[in-house]
Amino acid sequence: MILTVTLNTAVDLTYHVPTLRRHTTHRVTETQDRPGGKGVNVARVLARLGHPTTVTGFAGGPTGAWLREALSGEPHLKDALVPIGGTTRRTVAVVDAAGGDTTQFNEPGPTVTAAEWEALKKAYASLLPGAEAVALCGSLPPGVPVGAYAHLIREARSAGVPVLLDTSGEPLRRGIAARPDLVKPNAAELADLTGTRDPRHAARAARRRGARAVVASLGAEGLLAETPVGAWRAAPPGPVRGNPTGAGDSVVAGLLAGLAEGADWPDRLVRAAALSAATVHASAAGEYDEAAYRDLAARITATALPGAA
Ligand code: TA6
Repeated sequence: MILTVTLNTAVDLTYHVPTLRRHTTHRVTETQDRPGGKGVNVARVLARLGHPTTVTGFAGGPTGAWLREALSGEPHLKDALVPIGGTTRRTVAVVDAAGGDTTQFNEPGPTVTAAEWEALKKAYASLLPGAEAVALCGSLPPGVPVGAYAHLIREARSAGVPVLLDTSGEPLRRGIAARPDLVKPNAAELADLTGTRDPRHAARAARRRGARAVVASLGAEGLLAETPVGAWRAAPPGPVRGNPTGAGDSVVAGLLAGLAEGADWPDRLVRAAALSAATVHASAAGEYDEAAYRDLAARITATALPGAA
């Protein structure tokens, strides 16, 4: 199975409005609630692709109970979430039909106690031996040490399990120093980490800091991969409009699915780019449009980039 870790799970609420404006009461035309948090989205996509996936992280309170109930209906997905005394957060994505863009509001999440963090580490250690890969995704809730991902990466490495990290800021900085197999920053996270805006230079700098491979998600420009065996770019054939919430999580799911199936790097990137664009096509957070995925996977190609690995 593939293991995903979401320390800051969420209930993702999507509001669709005709036009988003400040100082205005909006009439919401459609709402959607979905289990969320980055690793939960990754797991939902992997499970829909048919990959047995286990979800761990924290869940608590009525929103945590709702999230667990919603996940229980997903085939191929196993809930190994650790209960906490606090209440799982909500996030709100407002999709503006006129502007064609999305505005996201993320709560900080519940405070996690030292005992709850210890329980998570214990659960993680018991799940690792059965995992073919692990993904550590999203922000850290208050109370979880900033070096949490670095700790979980070291554990995965000593268990011989490939580990992917998708986070930002100081947890990313410290996580990279623990030498994960792969990191998946977006352009802003990569620039913030390395101090350089050129994505290729920045990806190489991230590798020098400890990441074995880097896949950067560059919005409309698609994906850039810098790996020990080469560098590639893969992008959708044209502009993709819709709700981008969870598009980065689908990149992670595509990369993990490719890894689990023994695909080479160009094939992994094609799957990841196609899943990401198909996620923008789907209106609810963290879901992808199946037909768009199949169509895009047949049309996207990964282009090798010159230069030594
Ligand atoms: O990538 C989208 C998303 O996964 C949403 O589902 C939402 O829960 C959020 O990101 C969480 O991100 P954060 O960085 O706050 O942990």
